[in-house]
Amino acid sequence: MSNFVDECGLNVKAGDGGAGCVSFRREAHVDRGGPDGGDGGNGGDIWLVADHNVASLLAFRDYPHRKAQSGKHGSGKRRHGANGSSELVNVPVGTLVKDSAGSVLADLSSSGAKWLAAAGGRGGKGNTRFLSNRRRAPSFAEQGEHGEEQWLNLELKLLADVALVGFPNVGKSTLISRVSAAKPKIADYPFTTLVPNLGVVKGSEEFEMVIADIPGLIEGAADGKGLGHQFLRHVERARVLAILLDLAPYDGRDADSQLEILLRELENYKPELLERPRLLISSKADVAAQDALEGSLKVSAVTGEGVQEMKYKLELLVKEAREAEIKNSEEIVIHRPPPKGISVSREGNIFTVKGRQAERAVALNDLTNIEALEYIQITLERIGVNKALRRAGIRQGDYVQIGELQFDYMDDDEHWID
Ligand SMILES: Nc1nc2c(ncn2[C@@H]2O[C@H](COP(=O)(O)OP(=O)(O)OP(=O)(O)O)[C@@H](O)[C@H]2O)c(=O)[nH]1
Ligand SMILES: [Mg+2]
Repeated sequence: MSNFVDECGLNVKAGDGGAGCVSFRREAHVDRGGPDGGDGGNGGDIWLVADHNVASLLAFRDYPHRKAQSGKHGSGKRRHGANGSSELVNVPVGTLVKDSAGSVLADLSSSGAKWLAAAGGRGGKGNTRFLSNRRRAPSFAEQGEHGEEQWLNLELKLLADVALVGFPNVGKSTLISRVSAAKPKIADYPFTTLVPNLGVVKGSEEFEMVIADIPGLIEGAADGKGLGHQFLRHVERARVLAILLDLAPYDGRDADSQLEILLRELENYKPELLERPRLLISSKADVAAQDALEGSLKVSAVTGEGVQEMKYKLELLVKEAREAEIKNSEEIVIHRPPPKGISVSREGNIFTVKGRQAERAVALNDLTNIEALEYIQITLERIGVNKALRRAGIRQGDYVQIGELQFDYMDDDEHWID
């Protein structure tokens, strides 16, 4: 079933950081008290989490955007802004995450695995934090950082939770079209379905399962008759088998012998298939020409009789099977990409500096403020931006662009910001 790949785009936007505040204490006899501007709150992150209750990427088809909350701004009296809450986006176990260029960023292959898809922007520092012995009344504060945003491509190899197994014409395709959005061809003759169809069935709450409508099996399938091997391979990958027995078969074969032949074929192909959890379904209950087998569930895809109960019973079996797998699988993996350093790119005589720390250093609320500019200069030197620029071959008179700030570069560090 390897050609069943579910794909979709997903846009993730983490929350922005709140701005730091410029504020001074008011005191009875002092014109301007000490600084008391609080910090902005951090923006929320966006994490992708592999959840075994999600079986498809359907949820992203309708709405491919996920956003986390932004941090609140800081305010006076050293009040910090609240952090934005993070957003957990549930994706199916086995989701492969790629960037828009197609490189793999994460492989969420075990239940509970987490990947940081977009980091929230950090909140800006309030003016209180720029107090130093030289700066007694700092009159600038940091802006919050922008939260990361990117388009991702999600890819999932769909694996069936349930395989519909039965003779040709028993109503497998009709049933899958009744419980999912799959639209297979349905007709009143055997061998209508020639390739498997998958449908996603929504269960209770967030639960989803994938059902495979497989071409009909016939006696001798395990020996390869009627493309039997090919179809049995699909059955083999499913967690749960739904075995359909026709109550109004075109050849009049009774349910008992249908079951016997099907089980024998499964056993001949792989004896383990008999240990797979299974649900016996008697189909076409509305036109039954014989009694249903004891212990089987009577269903009519036409009237809907028994369909809800079938969905519910399959959900329980699938949940149980998935839980059992999780118990045997590895521990939870958390993927957090390493922070990126400083990079310099050049276009003509403009040198653009990218990097979180550098961009943060220039994101101050007031760039006309001499104190603020001095602070920027010291910080850029300290975090190695000047060194990186020199390495990139910058000369006096070239321009430097960092975030929204552009300025002339001067060799003399003292004066290189106007
Ligand atoms: N009365 C009645 N007819 C049904 C029911 N389910 C399916 N049918 C009919 O049975 C015929 C075969 O249905 P399909 O769903 O194509 O059967 P299938 O098992 O997918 O058949 P293959 O793809 O050939 O293996 C169609 O004419 C359906 O309309 C049912 O619950 N009641
Ligand atoms: Mg069919």
